[in-house]
Amino acid sequence: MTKKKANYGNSQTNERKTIKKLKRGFAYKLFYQLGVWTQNASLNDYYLAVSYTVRDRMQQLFINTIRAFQQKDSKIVSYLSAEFLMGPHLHNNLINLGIYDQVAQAAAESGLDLQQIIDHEEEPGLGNGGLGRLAACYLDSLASLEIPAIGYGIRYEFGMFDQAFDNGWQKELSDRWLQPGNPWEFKKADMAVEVGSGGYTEQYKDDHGKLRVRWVPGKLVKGIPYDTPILGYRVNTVNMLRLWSAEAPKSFDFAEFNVGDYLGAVHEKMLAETISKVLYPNDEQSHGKALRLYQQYFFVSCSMQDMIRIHLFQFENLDNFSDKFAVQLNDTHPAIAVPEFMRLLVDVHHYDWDSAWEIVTHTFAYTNHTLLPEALEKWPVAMLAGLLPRHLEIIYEINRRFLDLVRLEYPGDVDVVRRMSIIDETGERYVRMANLACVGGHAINGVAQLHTKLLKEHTLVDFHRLWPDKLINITNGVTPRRWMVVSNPRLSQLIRSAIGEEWITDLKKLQALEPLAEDSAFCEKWQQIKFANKQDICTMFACKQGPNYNPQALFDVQVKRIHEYKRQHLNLLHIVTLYQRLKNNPELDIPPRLFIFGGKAAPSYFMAKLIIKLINSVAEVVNGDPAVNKRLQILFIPNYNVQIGHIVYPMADLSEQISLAGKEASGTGNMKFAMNGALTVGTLDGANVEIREEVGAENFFLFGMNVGEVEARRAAGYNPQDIYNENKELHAAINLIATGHFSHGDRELFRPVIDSLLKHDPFMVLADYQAYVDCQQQVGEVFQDPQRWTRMAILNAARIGKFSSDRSITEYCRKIWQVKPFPVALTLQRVPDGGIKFP
Ligand code: NTF
Repeated sequence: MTKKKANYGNSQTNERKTIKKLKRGFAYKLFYQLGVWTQNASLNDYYLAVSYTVRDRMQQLFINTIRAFQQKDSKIVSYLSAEFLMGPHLHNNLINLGIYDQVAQAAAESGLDLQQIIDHEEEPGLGNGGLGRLAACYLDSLASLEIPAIGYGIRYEFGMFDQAFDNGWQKELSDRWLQPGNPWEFKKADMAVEVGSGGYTEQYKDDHGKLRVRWVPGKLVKGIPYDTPILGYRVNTVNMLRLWSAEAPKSFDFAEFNVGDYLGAVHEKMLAETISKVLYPNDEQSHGKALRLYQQYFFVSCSMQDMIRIHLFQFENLDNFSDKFAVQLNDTHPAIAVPEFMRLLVDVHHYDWDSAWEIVTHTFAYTNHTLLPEALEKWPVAMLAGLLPRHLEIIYEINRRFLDLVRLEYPGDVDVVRRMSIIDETGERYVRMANLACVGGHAINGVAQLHTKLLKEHTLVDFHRLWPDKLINITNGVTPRRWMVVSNPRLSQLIRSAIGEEWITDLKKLQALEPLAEDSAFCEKWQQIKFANKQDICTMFACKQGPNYNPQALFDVQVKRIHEYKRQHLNLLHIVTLYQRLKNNPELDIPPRLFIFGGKAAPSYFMAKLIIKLINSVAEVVNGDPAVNKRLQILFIPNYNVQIGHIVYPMADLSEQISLAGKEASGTGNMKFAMNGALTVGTLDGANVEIREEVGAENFFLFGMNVGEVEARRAAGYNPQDIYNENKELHAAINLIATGHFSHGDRELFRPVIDSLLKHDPFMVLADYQAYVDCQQQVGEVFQDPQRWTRMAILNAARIGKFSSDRSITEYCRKIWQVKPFPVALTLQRVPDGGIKFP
């Protein structure tokens, strides 16, 4: 008892010291680094001052980790990804460092509100959706599991556009995330590398008289790395996100400048900088733009050169490169790394082809993230020939050797050769990036069991037949640090007080909550927390038309990119159905619902944008109709991003995961909802299948066709018109939209949606409509029994452990990367008081 007290006393003095130091840190940063004083400091200045102070506390660990990487026996994971959707850093770093409370206290004592400062951060939205966010969760888990890792990507000056609504239509505004200043990155100008484009290839004799090939690029740009420290949760490991920014190798052409052509002189600089200017805002769709291809090549070349440099810093040659680096290709966007690494090995480091190929294939592995054919990247051969002539030659050679192997395996089968070829020769010639990625690495993985099964049976069936052990499954996961601890402090606190906090790094430990599902006091607290979270959002988005949002309502949420395959319009048809039922029968006994939507549409995706307009139009009518608006409300939260995710997942009652079976590779929002105690209404698609297995069929609202039924239905000749004719409620719902009820009488506005549903219905919305509506009926009934609902919600959270990204990363380490944790010892290298002696 005495000892405990003494300790407590000690830590209290330490705590005071820390707070004092933090306060001094804020003031110093404000004064010396930002050059302002309190009287004229803006909120942004305070945000920067606090962030720099926190960053300083990571610096020791960051430098320490880099030193550990440089030890010969550590193996580094390089995660190559065109997108990293990191979300705001400050709050996450405070949690992972374990100094949230102290910083909040220091802020308060300095007259600042930490929450306000946290909310001020402009998030780096350098990704479209699932794929980019997955990369961010994986970086968190890699660091938390003490796996040495570098995330390599592009430092887009403009990330994902900001979404606003203009008369219900999506409007895209440019994202200026860098404008307020980014306190989390370090520019490493002296680590720049050069990247070529265009030009030609030539043969030459080297010093030993050996005939070689080299690429003589027509242009060069410089890649400048910007490093962001990625902190693990309460460990000494601080990994690194290294994003490349493009610059002209020289900023002025003096010859042109001297003759007075100022614009000409800066032209080259502008062109170079275009490369990392903007993120392509399309998910699940490949557009074949040359700039996009060059973005991919640019960051991949920078990254491979960087790894080679790191490697040669410790070793004499690249023979053992694949023992030092495991390089993961996040989808095919970085697949051009395969010929680039071959070029660097053969042309630059003078390896013979076979040895080089050995190194390359032992280094790379490829993750597939989609089943949609339109998302499979292919680049016109002619485009590659112009931009990357040497790479095209290398791709041809890879293909020639690969097809020899295929022919040997399947003598006389010309069809299989045609299908597996890296070059698509069915019309205009294309390079198929998925085939290149499959051939160029030692492992391929899907991102959920069902997805992997479908890859094996359809998309990659030939590759699976040729190499039965190469294609494996690693189900996606999300980080509980960000998606519970940071975003849902109330729930995290309740769980902590009930079962301790081991679950934060070992999510299976949430199982200890199971018995508490029967504990009425715990259930009541659970309900209060959900209610408080719901109240927060009601205050935040107070309704303009109609009554305020009702926190007692069932919060029915669909947040994700707007895409026909994700079927936001199926959700909408259910809403219109309820609207009609209520209009026809005001006494109807259904619980009040607030339907919440969030998500962006690709700017060029007309149908998705029209669906946004339709949701907003239905919202206008429903929210403004006093006959229904106490029981039915719709909120479309604009500009859905990570930050908004933080408030959405904790307040949801119901998670909509309603894609057509066989279309969603995994989904990760489904996991975040369930972790926060929302129940899922979903199809047997993506990771829903596994979530249902884990939480129990009785705690999951399943509806709709499975993959087999979808196939059978289509094979039998699917005709949506028949369903429309036979189903009265559906008929009425569609007609209400078609006759202009939600469009001020305009019958043309939503015709493309209606026509698509009635004529083709590519994602079988009508076929699943009745099952969905019936299932939603059941959802409503269960919600009217709060005890039952809460029990199910607690069991969802208790059994969600599998979907921690820590589990996914552990599997990648074991099955693909062959890396082990490399704990970093804390050898404090203080900046010496007497200054530094430079070597
Ligand atoms: C997405 N793919 C899938 O659509 C999601 O189902 C999956 O959860 C995430 O990847 C992460 O694996 C893409 O974003 C892309 F770009 F590949 F289409």
